[in-house]
Amino acid sequence: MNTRNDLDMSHLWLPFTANKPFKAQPRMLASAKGMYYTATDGRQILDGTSGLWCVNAGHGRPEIAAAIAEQAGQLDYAPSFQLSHPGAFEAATAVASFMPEGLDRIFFTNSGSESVDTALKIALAYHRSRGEGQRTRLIGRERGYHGVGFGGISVGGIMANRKTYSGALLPAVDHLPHTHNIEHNAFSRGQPAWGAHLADELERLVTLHDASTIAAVIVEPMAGSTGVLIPPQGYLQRLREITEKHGILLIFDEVITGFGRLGSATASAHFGVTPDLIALAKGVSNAAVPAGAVAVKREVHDSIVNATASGIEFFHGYTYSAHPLAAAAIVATLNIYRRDQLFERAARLAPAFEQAAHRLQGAPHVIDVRNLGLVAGIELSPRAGAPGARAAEAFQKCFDQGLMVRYTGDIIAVSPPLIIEEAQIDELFDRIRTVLENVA
Ligand code: PXG
Ligand code: PLP
Repeated sequence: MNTRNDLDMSHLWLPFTANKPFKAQPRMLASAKGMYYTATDGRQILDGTSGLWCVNAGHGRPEIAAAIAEQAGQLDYAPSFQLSHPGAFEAATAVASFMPEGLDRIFFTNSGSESVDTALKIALAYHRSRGEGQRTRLIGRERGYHGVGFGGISVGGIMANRKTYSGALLPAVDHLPHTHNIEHNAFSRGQPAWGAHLADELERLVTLHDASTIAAVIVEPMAGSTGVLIPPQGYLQRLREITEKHGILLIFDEVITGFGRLGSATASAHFGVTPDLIALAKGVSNAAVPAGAVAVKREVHDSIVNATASGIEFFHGYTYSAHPLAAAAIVATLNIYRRDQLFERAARLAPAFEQAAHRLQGAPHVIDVRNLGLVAGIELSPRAGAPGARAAEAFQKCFDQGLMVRYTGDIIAVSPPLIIEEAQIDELFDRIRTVLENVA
């Protein structure tokens, strides 16, 4: 294999990466198939994270590659404004078929960040279309990750992603408290029992700002990026009740939870809580082509579209909305999910996954294990004076030993492709234990 030691690494600026150490000691992937990556040095690496939470059907699906290739040969690109192509409509119909009842109007984007900003703009446009244009305030949540657009970082709650831009964030934003609490909920299996009352903080914000100024609340039903924060029992139901009572739209950011991660098509279906808008990306195309979407409740869509007598109804869109290659990848991906019943498979594997994850209780440094569907978060005690260093070392050691995990702060996140076998689940958590036994 060509390890390309001659690569010029000076030009590429890597995203969300410590560039200098990376270039000194690169972690490079050459190919992928099923549950495994192959590194440029030829090592097999078990994919414990579905890439970045996105390759839900596993790597190298020939049906998806063939659909993309065929589409590229037939129609490489069609303008997305004032023109379209049949694949765009097929993809929208396919996405809608996986969404909760009523959320069947689909707007395409190219990423989760774009889906979030699109959803926020739809919320503002909806209220304006109903003569409530004064509803402009957006409510996010501490520790929320909603991508990297200015809208997304404004409603997001990760300090490092916000501080550099703090003078340029959206003005009318407030945040709910996050729900993570180790004192009450450490080593919970599935949804923790404590914390539903934290949703009542929304009533406090309504009292502070008045409901007539609030457009939408956006949350990740399960927060992934920020370290796997599982919603307390009853919390999302409570958020839905309060938003409904006050005419506030509820947006679920399902960029990670969409398409099977929790053992259902959506977290909305999993929790039995239906929002007004759902932001999607990642698994929608199995990451084979960049793609995202927003699923919109029909009455929200209709209100905006019917408010304009003639001409463009919603001044928003991307050059690559429903790009033909993305549309082809989406249709092929969703066919695989349905044909192979991958969400049901994830639900079936979830108990074994939970057992295996929680066997890490008692392993060195582990102060919490939490899980839902095919997601687990393993929180380590931080090294004195060096927060994040312990998980960073564990991540590198895992990679060196042929296992890909994610880490944020001192939390290791595991979220394998839904095709994982039970033996691979055991292997995955056993390897993490071995690594933790060798981390200072
Ligand atoms: N919303 C949520 C809930 C996400 O998880 C985005 C929006 C943004 O999507 P794009 O496609 O613009 O990146 C995300 C993305 C990690 C990790 O390891 C998570 C994401 C991206 C990269 C890494 O936790 N989530
Ligand atoms: N910047 C310029 C100068 C453009 O012309 C466009 C699109 O036409 C954009 C940004 C937005 O690009 P996209 O539609 O790919 O998001």
